[in-house]
Amino acid sequence: MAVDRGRYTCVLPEAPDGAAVTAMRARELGRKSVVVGDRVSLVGDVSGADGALARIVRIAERRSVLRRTADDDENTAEGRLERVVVANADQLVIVSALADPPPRTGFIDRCLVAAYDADIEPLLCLTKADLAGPEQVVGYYTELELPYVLVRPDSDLDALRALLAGRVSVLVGHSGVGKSTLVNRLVPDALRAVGVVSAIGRGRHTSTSAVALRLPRTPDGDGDPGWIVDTPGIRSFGLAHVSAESLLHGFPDLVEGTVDCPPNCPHTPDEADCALDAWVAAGKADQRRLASYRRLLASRAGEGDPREVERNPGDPLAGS
Ligand SMILES: Nc1nc2c(ncn2[C@@H]2O[C@H](COP(=O)(O)OP(=O)(O)OP(=O)(O)O)[C@@H](O)[C@H]2O)c(=O)[nH]1
Ligand SMILES: [Mg+2]
Repeated sequence: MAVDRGRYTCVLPEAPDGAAVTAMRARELGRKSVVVGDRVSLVGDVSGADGALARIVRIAERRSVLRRTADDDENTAEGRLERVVVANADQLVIVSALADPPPRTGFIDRCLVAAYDADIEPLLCLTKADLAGPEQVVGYYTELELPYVLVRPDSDLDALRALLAGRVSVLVGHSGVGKSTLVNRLVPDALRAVGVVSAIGRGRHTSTSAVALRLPRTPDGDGDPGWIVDTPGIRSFGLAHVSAESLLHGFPDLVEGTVDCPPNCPHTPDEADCALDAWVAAGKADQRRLASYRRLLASRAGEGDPREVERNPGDPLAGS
């Protein structure tokens, strides 16, 4: 459920509501890292009593692995620095505020690439719907049929709970978008710290590590309500671990348009025969999505700054 300075908080499947077990890694694990969401084998004192310490001796094969890198370029040290965000997630909940901080479709597009690459289903969660409308963001994803939910402080969360039921969902998003606020509403005894967003405070990260929490049963709900993983806010979602070909999987609205491309088409703007320009010109996909895809291609090739918002003054939503 959580990792903190070499101590791992675990929950036993046979005692789901029992005390959490604290464990450390056994030496035989070697350099394999244990991350939130991992299913592990424990030996030693698994009583969960005060001061009891168990050992993790085995990590089960992972159903999915959500990764990100510090940078997009696999040729830099940062690009090779790969972090596993969470293991065994079924759903990636991309949390974006509609205002304060403003939504960034470039960032959402990156999360989508990571989700499709890891075979995790994406869900867009638009928070702070009391501050601004969702039209612009939702309009950008029309061709994708991306599922989304709107959250405002007074909204009931039934639709979201239904989408979370029975699976492990991980929340990702910039700092201050309201991930922990949402977790506290979904899991009333979660007691996740919540930050204050101000012009000065923006970018300050309130949550500092990932934590998995079991969602409570609802009075009328039968079956497993699922798990939710709160994560610290991230500045960018580096994609150095995703191949150039796989980047396209994050853009299913463009995939069909590449059928008429010449063999090995790089899909870059300077490729005169790339069929994606005609695809967009024919109204089959949004021009901004193609631009976003090409910014990612350029960034992966080490040509662009992942924080390209300044370079797109015409499209305030485009930053990542
Ligand atoms: N107006 C409004 N404010 C909200 C809403 N949700 C969250 N907030 C506020 O946004 C601020 C940041 O919320 P957090 O939950 O700490 O954000 P976070 O995404 O967990 O941030 P990090 O932990 O830094 O990644 C807090 O002041 C919340 O009260 C919302 O729906 N509407
Ligand atoms: Mg938080």
